[in-house]
Amino acid sequence: MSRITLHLGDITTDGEADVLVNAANSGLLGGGGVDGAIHRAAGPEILPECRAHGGCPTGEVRVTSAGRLPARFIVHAVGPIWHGGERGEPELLASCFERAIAAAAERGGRRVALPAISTGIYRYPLERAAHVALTATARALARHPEVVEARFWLFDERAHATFARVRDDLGLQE
Ligand code: AR6
Repeated sequence: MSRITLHLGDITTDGEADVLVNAANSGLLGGGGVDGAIHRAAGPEILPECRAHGGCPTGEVRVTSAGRLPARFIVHAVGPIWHGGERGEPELLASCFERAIAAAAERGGRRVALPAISTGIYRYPLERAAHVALTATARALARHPEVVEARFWLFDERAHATFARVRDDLGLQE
């Protein structure tokens, strides 16, 4: 059975994942937060691939190579900006995780590293985001059993503790 594991720290240090998910914006050309860290670690060689996609709508994903990172490829996901929750934010956030796992599976990915999309600059409330992220990812893993592990990287203690509590509440096993 596929597993969801939780990790504290910087997603770019993951040496076991063959797929890395990025929390991008719809321009796909880099930014701050985890996006900035991934672009810095991957190097400028992924930028032409990002540019060639010509952007990405919210809730969707686009794939590039991983440059200097040890992963095989990067799935750039565009999460929703939080506007209070009545503008389709939960569905758009769930769609990011479902499509990211599906994109990984299509390309033979087995271990996928994921950040807490939308919970930084896009201000999605952490606990609600954890609920959506873990539910959508568990659903996607059930559909794509060839992906054996979803590795969530949480950047601080608070995010890690919140994801751990929500994962327990949902009855998901490590
Ligand atoms: N590794 C893991 N998690 C991280 C890292 C890292 N290196 N850096 C930050 N986080 P954010 P968003 C956490 O702001 O909210 C960018 O400018 C962070 O603590 O990176 O989806 C894009 O270009 C938070 O919990 O992404 C977009 O414009 C989570 O990752 C916009 O920000 C997501 O925070 C996207 O905003």
